[in-house]
Order: sequence, then structure tokens, then C-alpha cells
Amino acid sequence: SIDTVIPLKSRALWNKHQVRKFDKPEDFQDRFIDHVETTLARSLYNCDDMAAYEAASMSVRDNLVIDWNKTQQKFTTRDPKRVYYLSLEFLMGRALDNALINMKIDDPEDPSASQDSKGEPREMIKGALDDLGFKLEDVLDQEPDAGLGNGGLGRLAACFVDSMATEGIPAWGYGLRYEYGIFAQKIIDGYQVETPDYWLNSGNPWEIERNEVQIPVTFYGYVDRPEGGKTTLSASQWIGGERVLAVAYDFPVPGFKTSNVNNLRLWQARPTTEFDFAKFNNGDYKNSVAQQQSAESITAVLYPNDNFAQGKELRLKQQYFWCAASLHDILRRFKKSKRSWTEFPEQVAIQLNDTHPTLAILELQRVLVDLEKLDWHEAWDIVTKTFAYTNHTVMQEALEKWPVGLFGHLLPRHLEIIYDINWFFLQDVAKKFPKDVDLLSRISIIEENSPERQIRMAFLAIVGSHKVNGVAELHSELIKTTIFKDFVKFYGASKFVNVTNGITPRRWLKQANPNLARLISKTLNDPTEDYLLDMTKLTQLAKHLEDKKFLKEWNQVKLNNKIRLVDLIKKENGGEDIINREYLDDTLFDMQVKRIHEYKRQQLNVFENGASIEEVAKKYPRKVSIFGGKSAPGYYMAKLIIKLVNSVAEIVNNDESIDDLLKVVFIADYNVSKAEIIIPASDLSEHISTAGTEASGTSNMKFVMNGGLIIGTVDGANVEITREIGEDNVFLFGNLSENVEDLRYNLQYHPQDLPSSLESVLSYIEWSILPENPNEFKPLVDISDDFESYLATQELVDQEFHNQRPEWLKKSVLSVANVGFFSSDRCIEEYSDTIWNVEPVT
Ligand code: T68
Repeated sequence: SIDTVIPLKSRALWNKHQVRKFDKPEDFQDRFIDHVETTLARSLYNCDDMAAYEAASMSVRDNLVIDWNKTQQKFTTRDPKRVYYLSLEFLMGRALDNALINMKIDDPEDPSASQDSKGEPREMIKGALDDLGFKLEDVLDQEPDAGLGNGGLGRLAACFVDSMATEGIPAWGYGLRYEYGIFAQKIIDGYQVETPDYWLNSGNPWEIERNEVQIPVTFYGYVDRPEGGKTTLSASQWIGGERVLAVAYDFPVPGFKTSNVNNLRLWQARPTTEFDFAKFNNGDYKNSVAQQQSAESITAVLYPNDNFAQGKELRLKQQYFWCAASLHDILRRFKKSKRSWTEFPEQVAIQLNDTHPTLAILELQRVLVDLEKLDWHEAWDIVTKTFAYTNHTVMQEALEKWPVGLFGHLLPRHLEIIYDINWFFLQDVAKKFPKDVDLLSRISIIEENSPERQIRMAFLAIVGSHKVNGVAELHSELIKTTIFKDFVKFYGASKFVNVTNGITPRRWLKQANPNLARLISKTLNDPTEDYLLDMTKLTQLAKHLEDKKFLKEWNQVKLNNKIRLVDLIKKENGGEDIINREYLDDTLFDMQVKRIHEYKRQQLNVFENGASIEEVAKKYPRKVSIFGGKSAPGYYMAKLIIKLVNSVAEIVNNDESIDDLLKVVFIADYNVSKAEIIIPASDLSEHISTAGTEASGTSNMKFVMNGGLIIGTVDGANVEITREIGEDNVFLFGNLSENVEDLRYNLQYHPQDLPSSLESVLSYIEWSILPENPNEFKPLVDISDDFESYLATQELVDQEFHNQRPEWLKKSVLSVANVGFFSSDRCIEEYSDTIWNVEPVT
């Protein structure tokens, strides 16, 4: 071992100069100035907020890296079973504020002393920066979001890495380091316009470039089967064509109140230094370089679709590049332990976030059979014990399928492996159900009846995994009875489990809503904020429902958050207030912020605004209706919804008879850091997807955690939220049955006649917005049979907010009191126990 090679003298020196974490404001300032003057080569005289952000981040990162090293060393020594979370998206948002909250500062003189006696690191650094002439808020505001995801799926992965670090699960996230994350959205003439998000423009202090970790990845080529290899099952060798390098970039992920720091490893594609000598010799130097450069395009850009599978070759290339690099990294780590291959599933759990990483299943089988020369079935046993798959949707257009031709061209050997997996699988199915011929074509990994044969990636993921989970109870039932029904018949129901989604309370309560967090910790008499780790403690809030002073403070927090949001809206509106600040306390802040999609039905919400226009003067609903969200650039209907919202906003906000009783606002470029300002200001939020379509939803949990009430359909996690916080505290509408059969009927239902309420809204919109093109919004009308029920429930909301405010406030408190179940810590515990079989390392 390395220990024996290092001379004693060197080791002593090394220890003497050991880098130490800062734990006092002065030491932080020391580090900060050091980074400003040496790393950034700037000075007191030209250190702007951006430089201050960079220097502060690097100083804090230094602390994290010290703990990161210790954590990784500990894992290496103890060699526990590890979890690898493979996700093509990690929607991390900003890192600095989160690091200040999660970072643990310990006392070098007395390591057992808790940091609590020293106060919070965030407060300490706020003060330290203040002394140096910087405002923490302004410094934090310099950081661009790491927008490496589309929506819920990517943000879920970000919450999961936070919880895994917090709980001490030996886990790494693996993803791609896109040069361009999700596009920035501009609204021009009411339409969405996409602009590139070059988030690395000013460098990234949070990443550690690991040039020493470079993994070659191959594409194209052909399969070689030496001497008489008749079968594809052994002795096949893939002779690849194009080769690129995967270079690792590591992001430290600090846990909360622990010195545990996990790793998020993102891969970047780089050309190899190999050179096309044929081209070069022909004097075509430029082209031989150009070909190498195309390697970089693999990790250039995130595909901006949510809940839609785009069958592009570059996307498949991204997937293989990432799966191959991650798997080889995992294998290299496993091989160091010198264990036998049969122990692999006892040491490694790989979670597939949707089907995007399904190629990892094929790659592991290929390595074990072609390179490690294991028997096919022995290898397959190891593979299926290693992987588990999370499904996030039942919608057909979102389920990944790859044309056999395209797939076989890029990955010829992997296609053969799919055929072999399918062959054995279908044999087993036929054995079990010999009379059911239809079943074989229905359940086959290869879909035969389309113009070109297609690979069904979800089916491959199921066959290659030991567990499949949905993300909310209703959704997990739905996948068992609809898209994966035949697999339940074959495998039995126990392979299919539910793990209801969750969110991290560190970001979505403490970071986003510091005032509420402070009030909670004071009320629970929990100065060290243990409730952020054990959210059952929140139930104690219910004891204070009759405490008038407490309710008043609760209300004041909401009011302050509304002011913070109104400031943001003003800034985005060129410095002009849309919302009247005089009546904020009495104005219902009604929000729907999420990706724009037909199934999420933002159009229903807009039509409701339209419907109330006529009555607005009579009623008393002082209300601001806030929208935010991006549409996929090529999604015509979603873009139309954005235009509709902005058109209605234009009319409503300038109608003198409405005055400021109703305002409609579309906040451009919704992202994680804006969500942190928007969500804590809500009185009501809308989760109104067509029943059976939203797998879970996670913004519903974020709003509830911030004391906002929700209006929603019986869909996704709304069901469990209602169960946890009580049906009196949620405004449900539409078909209230949780019965899956009812839902399926409903999904097929198409209304014949428009309800009269909708007719009148539409005619209003037609003549007031678009006299020149009255049919523009027609395609959006095909909504549902629950519009009337929705309107009635909205009226109830208005009533309660304006006439029964004390009741409303109590509902708000009860929401937070009972939100504990939706902490992603609970999720990670469930995954650890029921799927990964891993334990925290303490
Ligand atoms: C979301 N899915 C679900 N997909 O819609 C949401 N899709 O109900 C659920 O709460 C959330 O996942 C977490 O489970 C997505 O966000 C995508 O973003 C996506 C991305 C690429 C391809 C397909």
C-alpha cells in the first residue's frame, strides 16, 4: 500500500502542512483575500460582486473539499455497498447559498463541540463579507443557475443527492456536464423566445476538473466473431469506429449538519489525441482536426423536452457516452477491491432515473460476457441484481423507443445483446404462458408492428432490473394496470413498488424561506433546527393554532415573502409595479409555475381568469394570477398556451373596470432560483393536470412546505398530500375517485359540448384579444369535463381567503405541520431499504 512507500519524514511534513477548514470569520477573510489576489489575480480596487462571489465560493469550496476527501477516504477504507444514481439531468440551481446552509464548521481545538454554539456558517460569512464591504445577498445573486435539467425529473435528482449526502449514504450521482443547460426564456410580443444558456461563461468555482480521469468511449464500428463463433452469446468483440474521451468534473454535494460530502460526477466529451493519418497525409489537416472537434458536440447541449422522447441520434450518443463512462468508472472502483464478480450486486446498486440510462444494463452485460468472459446467464444474474428503474410517466409520447436501424448503426454489439436478452426473456414468457401468443408480441422488447422495428426502452429497463418503481401511489398503481400490465402478469406484482417523491427541506424551506424557518425554529423551541432532519417534529406546530400572536407572525412571514416577489416582478417589468402594494395582505397570490404542457392544463387556469373577468367588478377577489414555465422549443401547443397567458394578461392588466382587483403576470425564465422567491409567496397554487397524467408532481410539495394551499385534481402526489394534511385543507375538484379504473375511463373521455361558461370565456377572448385571428386559440379548448367543477372550487377559494382568513391561516399552518412525509430524506430511506439494500456510513 501507499503507506509503506512514503518516507516518515515526508509524511510528517505533509501532516504539518495539512490544509485546515476555516472556522472563524477572520480565517474565512484570509482565504477570501487569498483567492481574490492569487487565484483571481485581482485586488481590493477591482473586486466587484462577481469576483467576490467567485472568491467566496472558492473559499467555501475549500472547506467542502477537505470534508469531501475525508468522506471518500472513509468509503474507500470501509468499502460499503455503494449507490450510483444515474440521471441525465441534475437541476441543481445555485450552489453557494446551499453550501453555506449545509456546510459544517467544526472546532479544531474541540472537534466534538457542535457548530451550533458558534452560530450558523451562513451568518458568520454574511458578517465577514459585510466587514469586507460586500452584501451577501448581492454576492449570492451573481451565481448563474446550474440548469442541467428540464423540470421535475432533474430537480428530483438534485433533491436526492442532497438527501443521500445528509443521510450518509455512500452514493455518487452520475450525469453530463452540458455546456448549455436549459435555454433562457424571453417573452417577446407574448411569445416565448429561446436564448442559449452559456452558464460556464465566467467559469465555475464549484467544479473540480479531473483531467486524470479520462475514459475512452467508442461508437459505430462492427462486431467481430473469431473462429467459428456461431452464437452471439460469447466470443464476440466489438471493434469500434469513432472514439471520444469522457473527462470527469466533480461537484461536491454537502450533507446538512454532517461533515459527509458526497460526489456528483458529470462527464464532458473531448476529442482523443488520435489523429486521422489518412486525411493528414492527403494534406487535409483541417478536416482531420474538425472531425475531432465534433466530439465536443456530444455534451454541448441538454435536450429541452420534458415528457417527450425525441429519437435523435445525438441523444442516443449522449446516453451511451454517459452510461459507458459511468459504468467503467464504477467497474474500476469495484475491481480495486479484488472481489469476485458474483459479489458485484452486493457492492453496487445502480438506480436508473427513467429509461435514459438503460444502455448501462447492456454495457454491463457486454463487459461481463465479451471482456470478462463470464457465462451469459451468470452475467445476466449479476446485471439484474444490480439495476433498478424509476418510471416517471405513463404517457406514450414520453416513452423512449429507438429504431433498430439507428441503434444498430451506432451500437452494433449492444443491439445483438438486446436481441439475445429478448430471446431468453420471450422463451421464459412462452414457457409460463404457452397458449397466449398475443402476449409475446405485446411484451417483446422489440416492437414489430411499426413501419420500422423499435426498441422499447422501458421494457428493456424492466427486464434488466430487479425493482421498478413509480413516483406516487396512484402512478405506481397505474403503471401496474396499464403500460406494464403484462410484466406484472409475468413477474408478479412484487417487482413493482412505489416510492413517493419528496423534496429537500434544506433548499425548499430553509434556503427559500428563511423567515418561515426562523419562525418555526422559534415556535418549536428548536434553535438548532433539528426539524429539518426529522420533519415529524413539525406536527407540533398544530399546538399553536389558537395562538393569535403566532398566527399573526405566520401571516407576516407570508406578507414579507409577497413583497420580495413583488420586488422581483417589478424589476423584471422594467422597474414598474404591476401589483398594487397597498393591499398585498388582502390579495390572493394564485400561482402555477412548472413546465408548460397541455396535460398540466395551464389553459384551464387562464380560462378561469377569463371567466372571472365579467364578474370581477361585482365579486371581491383581489387576486394576482401568476404563471411561469418554459415550453419545449418545438412544442406548438405549449407555446400557444404561453401566448394565451400573455394575451389575457395584456387585456386584464389594462382594463380600467377591473382596476387592480385582478392582475395576470407571466414571469419569464422560470428556474430554480426564481422558484425560491416565487413559491414562498403563494397563497394558492394550481396542480390541475388531467387525472392520471401527472406521475407525481413535486412543486405541489414545495408550495405546501411553504404554507401555501393547493387547488388540484385527484392526480399524482396530490392524493397523498391530501391524505397527510387532511382533505379540509386541500381544494380538490373534478372526478374525486381514486379508483384507477375510473381514471382510465376518464382519460378516454372526450367532451362533446363545451360548458356554457367556457363558451363565453372563449368568445370573450376571441373578440377582445384576436379580432384579426379569432381562431388562434381554438386548439386549446379541447380540455375537459371538469371546468365547471374547477370554477366552483375557485369560487370557494375566493370566499375562504377573503371571508375566513383565520381559518385560511390555520390551514396554512396545518399544511406545514403535516408536510413531513414529503421530505426527500424519507424517499431516500425507502429506496435504501426496499431497493438498494444499503445503510448509512457514519
Ligand atoms: C416528471 N417528469 C413528471 N420529465 O412529469 C412529474 N422527460 O410528475 C414527476 O413529479 C417528476 O418527473 C419527478 O418524478 C419529468 O420531469 C422530464 O423532464 C423528461 C426529460 C426528458 C425526457 C422525458
